[in-house]
Amino acid sequence: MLKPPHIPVLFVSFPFYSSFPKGVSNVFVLGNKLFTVTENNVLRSIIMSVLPPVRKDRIIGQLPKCFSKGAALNTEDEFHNKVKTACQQQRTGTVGFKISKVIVVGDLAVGKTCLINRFCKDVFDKNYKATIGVDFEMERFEVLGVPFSLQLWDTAGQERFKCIASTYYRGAQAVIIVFDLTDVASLEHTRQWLEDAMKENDPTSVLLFLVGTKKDLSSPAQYTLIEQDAIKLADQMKAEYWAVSALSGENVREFFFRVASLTFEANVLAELEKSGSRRIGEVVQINSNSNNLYATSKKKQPNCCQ
Ligand SMILES: Nc1nc2c(ncn2[C@@H]2O[C@H](COP(=O)(O)OP(=O)(O)O)[C@@H](O)[C@H]2O)c(=O)[nH]1
Ligand SMILES: [Mg+2]
Repeated sequence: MLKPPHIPVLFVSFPFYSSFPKGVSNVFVLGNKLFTVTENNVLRSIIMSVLPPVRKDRIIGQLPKCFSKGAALNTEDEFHNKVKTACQQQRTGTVGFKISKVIVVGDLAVGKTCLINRFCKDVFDKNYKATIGVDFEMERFEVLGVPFSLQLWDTAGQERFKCIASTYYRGAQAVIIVFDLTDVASLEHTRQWLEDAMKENDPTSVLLFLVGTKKDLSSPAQYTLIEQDAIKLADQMKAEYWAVSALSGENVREFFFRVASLTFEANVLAELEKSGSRRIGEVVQINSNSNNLYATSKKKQPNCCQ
């Protein structure tokens, strides 16, 4: 059974609903009330007042570095300038309320559940039990001052039968394909996992990560050998390569911070592109003396987005 996220707010976005009054882009449910919102900052303050604050160790102020420049989604040292400016000017639209779906796939027992548990709960359980029932963890971050959430989906043991439900894959913004650094076959199988995940997603908008686990178990010689193949493969897949250990915790936090940062950046860039036609910050006024019921007034926009 899939569990719903433990969030008291259901947030719905209607960016393409043409008959919706201009400016009313968001509808959400809080308790048993339905709200329509015309101003994203209003929505943000309402949501922030019901959610607990983001943990201090989930605050991201700078773009985390890639693991290997040989297979990175981005080799920049900093967040995109447009993204930094949008965050400073609080022009990130709905990104601050979004929950991005991240799925984790790979062979049985490569270490998917341990990887998620190390990051989310800071624990490592060496007694292996195939995942049953528990499906996702919510992780809240603050990136450049903007709240941002990841929903990390773990398989519920379906990988044992190689028949993961299509709903598991659908709507992912990032796909983490995991293999075991001590098991070459698990690296070879990552191509198939990628193919399966991409059947349900748009390859142009999904961020891919290829992650080798159990780094603590591989000798330096064995590691060097498999890393060469993994980097080559990641490059072909257009994925970013990482090597981690859930047992020691090596690179686990760095990796998830990177996932959060790149997913956040992609969301803000997409939002800025969208806001060309639907400007962020438009406020709807109900004008009762006019035939035109929904007249919009614009907040003063900075020159850069005229
Ligand atoms: N030494 C070591 N063992 C690991 C690591 N990650 C997972 N394992 C072990 O690998 C087995 C499978 O891990 P699990 O996360 O349940 O695999 P999953 O089926 O992919 O979710 C368990 O016995 C874990 O203790 C790691 O980083 N280092
Ligand atoms: Mg598992």
